[in-house]
Amino acid sequence: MSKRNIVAIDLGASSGRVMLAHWDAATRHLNLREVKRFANQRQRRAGYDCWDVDQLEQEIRAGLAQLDQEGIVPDSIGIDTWGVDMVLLNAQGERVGEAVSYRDARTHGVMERALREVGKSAIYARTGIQFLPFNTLYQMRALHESQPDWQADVAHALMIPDYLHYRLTGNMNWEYTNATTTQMLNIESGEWDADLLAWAGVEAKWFGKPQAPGNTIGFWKSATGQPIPVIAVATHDTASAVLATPLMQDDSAYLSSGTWSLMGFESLQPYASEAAMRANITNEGGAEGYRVLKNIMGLWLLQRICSELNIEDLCQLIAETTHEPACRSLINPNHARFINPDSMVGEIQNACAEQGMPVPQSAAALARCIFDSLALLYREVMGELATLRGQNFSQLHVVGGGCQNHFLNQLCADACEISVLAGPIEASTLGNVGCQLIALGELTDVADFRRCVAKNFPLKKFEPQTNSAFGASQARFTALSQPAKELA
Ligand code: ADP
Ligand code: LRH
Repeated sequence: MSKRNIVAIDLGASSGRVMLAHWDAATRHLNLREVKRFANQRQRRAGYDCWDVDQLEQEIRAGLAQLDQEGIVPDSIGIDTWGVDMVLLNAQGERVGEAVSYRDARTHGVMERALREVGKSAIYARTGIQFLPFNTLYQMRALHESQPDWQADVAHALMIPDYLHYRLTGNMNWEYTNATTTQMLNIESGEWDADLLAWAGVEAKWFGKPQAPGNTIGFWKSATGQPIPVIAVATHDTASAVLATPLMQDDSAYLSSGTWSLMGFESLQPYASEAAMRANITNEGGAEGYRVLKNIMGLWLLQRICSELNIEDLCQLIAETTHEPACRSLINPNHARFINPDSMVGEIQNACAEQGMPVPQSAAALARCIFDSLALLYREVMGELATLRGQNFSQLHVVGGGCQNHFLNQLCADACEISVLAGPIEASTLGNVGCQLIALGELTDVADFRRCVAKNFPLKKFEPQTNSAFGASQARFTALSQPAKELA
């Protein structure tokens, strides 16, 4: 029976953390300690909206150095991050160009062209992946067209976590769960789709064979000279979050709630029919099977209004929204206009004005508009998912930073008319840890890990209230959800 120290580095679009997990096999006790937390801020560079991957790497190295100074020798390290974004390297392994963010405008209009030139059904049949205008497929085509000077030097293309793993070990790996988010992986073969790469104008030799999570990529050498194994976890943060969601019944759905809200269910088979395509349902790769889900714009809307209005006390703002009238002003959170507007406050106000809704003025009114609209979209997406699988869900697990928002959890339960189980908060980090514990032979599989999550991280339950305003507001909301204007 062993004790293990596992380092899980989880980078979300809003913040990153270096976490230390301690595992005691004898008691099956698992706990997490935050070593370092830092903001992940996008920056304008060379005219593009970019990630500061050098700063992220520095923060990771600082967290690892801190553990080293404390005399802690981790058994292994793993990194997960948000999906779809890549770093390009030259033949010497040096970075080419910037790590352009998926919110950058370079992809404007590219997906529409792909739909015309390759065909929507053809892309979906090949990949089973939802149409998001910023998928890597469209980013690569934009690179080909607008950054030929960068493209000329490229020898390798790595997803962000694969890049950070490479920086720690010197070895390159292409982890499968995150690779599926590119919309460039063939769903039948699990390999890069040669025709889609050709359409994007990128070279197949930039990419290695996608690897299922769990392999040791190489070793990170601490200042004291210890070689620490670096394990390719389920490097897509959402794949890690789902891995740590204590789903005990196959009629449970999950909602990973952070910058994005990812709602879905697990399945050993993909759902890639015409009906799934029409609902823009994705089949991302999981640690086991598929993550059948849909992207919902999520708490990004709230993050943006808080930063524009200089709101620092989020809990106070949430408390104030509870006094606002329910469902007064509604927006369609998945409208493409909210991906990266110059002003989120202005964009929400304009959307309300255009629909003849009262225009929210205060921060609390804006936040209430976001919460009610998200809850109604959760209801709509849950209906689409249930229809697709031909069975209703009996409960919804909400995980991630957003599950601390008890008011939104209650609205979600009310709108979806379902029991909500909230927790764990650090689901992506925990899934990262779980993958490492499985790779180290401490746990047998995902189900074994989920039993351990359920034992160590208590959940909070929210039961639906029958007298909510959502039933009466559904029609008004549906009228806003015009597919032509949505993400897809
Ligand atoms: P990501 O990993 O996508 O960056 P997180 O999982 O860290 O996102 O979740 C961030 C979100 O969690 C924030 O946008 C915020 O809305 C929510 N959140 C964080 N702390 C709290 C809190 N104490 N109460 C309510 N919501 C919170
Ligand atoms: C959530 C997430 C999501 C992706 C988006 C780019 O952090 O990874 O699953 O679609 O970021």
